[in-house]
Amino acid sequence: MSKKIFSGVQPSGNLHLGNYLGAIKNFVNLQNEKNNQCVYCVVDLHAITVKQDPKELKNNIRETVATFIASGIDPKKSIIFNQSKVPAHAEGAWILSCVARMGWLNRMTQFKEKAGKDREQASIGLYAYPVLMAADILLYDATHVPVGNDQKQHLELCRDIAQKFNNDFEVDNFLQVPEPLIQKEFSRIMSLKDGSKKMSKSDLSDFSRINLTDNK
Ligand code: ATP
Ligand code: LTN
Repeated sequence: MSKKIFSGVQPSGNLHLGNYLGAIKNFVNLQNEKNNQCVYCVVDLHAITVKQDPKELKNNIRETVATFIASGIDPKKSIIFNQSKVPAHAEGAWILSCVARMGWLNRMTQFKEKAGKDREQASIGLYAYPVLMAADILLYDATHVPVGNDQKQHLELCRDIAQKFNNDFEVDNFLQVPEPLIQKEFSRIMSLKDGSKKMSKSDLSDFSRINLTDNK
């Protein structure tokens, strides 16, 4: 069966071994399976849910694409694009935000971790982040979404939103309900500084991770 693959990576700099083993390596394998249609998106609208320097962000978008290509994603076989260049992502997110429930978003552990203690000061974008992610996926009728374990809950939310939309508007299968593809072996590579946390781009310390640009 041919699969429609969609995934996104934030251009927040410092792509690391966790991103490669948990996600990008799988992007390449899926691209090389017969009949798959793969779309890989650099999700800059997601990146601006936390403060970004505009110049640095522009540079990080290019670096993320360069990392995709260096890792084996072939632009002749897969579509690589920048999320903010397609206004339908933001438009779709608004429509889906009228379907998603506050109670569902209140359970998202990534928001709780990123917002920290002072939730009142967190941006609405950070809170609504998983709805934009759902729009990314549902716009392309993706059947399968390769991600690391940390994104499992967001994908379950995406499935709930798609099912609720189809039920509410009585349109069976109008939105394709996607399946997560999570690697068994490398679904959660841990931080080198704190073994209880995942390796992350946004950790302030470079000693917490192996960056893909590190020398031998
Ligand atoms: P940030 O720290 O800015 O949230 P991140 O390091 O989590 O960034 P993302 O761009 O959010 O990176 O993730 C890109 C892909 O890499 C996602 O599919 C995510 O699940 C996966 N991923 C991220 N960190 C890890 C990790 N430590 N182990 C396995 N997969 C990971
Ligand atoms: N939320 C994801 C990045 C992301 C994504 C997507 C992944 C945005 N849109 C669509 C898969 C499908 C993250 O932080 N890793």
